[in-house]
Amino acid sequence: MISLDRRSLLAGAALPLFAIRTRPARAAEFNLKLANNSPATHPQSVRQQEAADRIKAATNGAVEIQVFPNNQLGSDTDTLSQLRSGAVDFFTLSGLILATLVPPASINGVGFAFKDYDTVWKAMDGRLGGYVRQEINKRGLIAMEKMWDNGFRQITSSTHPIAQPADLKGFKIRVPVSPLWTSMFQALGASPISINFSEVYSALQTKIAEGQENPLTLIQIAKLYEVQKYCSMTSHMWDGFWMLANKNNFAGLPPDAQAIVTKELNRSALDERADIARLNGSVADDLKSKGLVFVEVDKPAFRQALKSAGFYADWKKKYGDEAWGILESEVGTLS
Ligand code: X2X
Repeated sequence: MISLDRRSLLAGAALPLFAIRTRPARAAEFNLKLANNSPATHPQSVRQQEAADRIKAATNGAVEIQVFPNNQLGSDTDTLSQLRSGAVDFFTLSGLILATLVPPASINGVGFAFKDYDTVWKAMDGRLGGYVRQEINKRGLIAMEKMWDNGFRQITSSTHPIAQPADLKGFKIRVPVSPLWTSMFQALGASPISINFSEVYSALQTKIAEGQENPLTLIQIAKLYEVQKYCSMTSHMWDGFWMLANKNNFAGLPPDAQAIVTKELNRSALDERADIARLNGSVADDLKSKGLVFVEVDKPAFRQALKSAGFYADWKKKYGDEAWGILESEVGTLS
């Protein structure tokens, strides 16, 4: 864009000024960066690019958002720092990882809290999401209203099938960098290792970790089935991405541009949720055909193991009565 402009400016040097002014290809007034951790083919990346295209069109080219998928700008931990400093303008991040900065943001990840997607979206588009966004707002970031889906998380392994909590004993499982994840897998008797997603494939390949847990769509799109053998449908937590913005950078946009950006990002979040819902219908069969072996699990036993280890009581104390009360009002009694 910039070099094109330069060339056309040079070529147009002899033209009267009005001819230059009416050139259609002018540089955007606001060049913004949006980062995520998912492969470029993941619906998250695809729908973010669509939002960027619509935003450019609706602002007549004034706001240009460049999408950087797949942790191109750094790991999640690095990109969160860049978002805070303003070097990155937008970033979709798991609430659980964001909790390293905004502790209440991990609350949707409490083990076995959500029974299905209806409960998830009612809570995250409702009181629970509203509470978390308010907490995010207190820390120099803005969270857009509509969360993006990652999914219900399932455990994969390269060494042995995980069917009962006892199978997790000493299991070297990669978890994202987040206290809730570590605490949960410790409570289940495993040996969790915190690793950013950008390093997961190689950590599994080199057996630094035996297993990991992620939604099926991500296991498929990031090709984790190439380095994993078994998949256990534990659905032990639901996880999604907040669309975060650096507050100062966002405030630097004119109000009408802010409204367009907000509207289009929220619209793409809903499109992405629908994409994941569609993919969920076929992804298990596809993974089976690629050689992943699905394992029957005793789901209630995992929940009971968390309860017996004092997991719910601990986290209730950490989040406090207000937050825990909102969670339970959405999902029912947990502890
Ligand atoms: O790091 C992960 O496993 C991922 C991609 O699911 C999250 O962003 C939490």
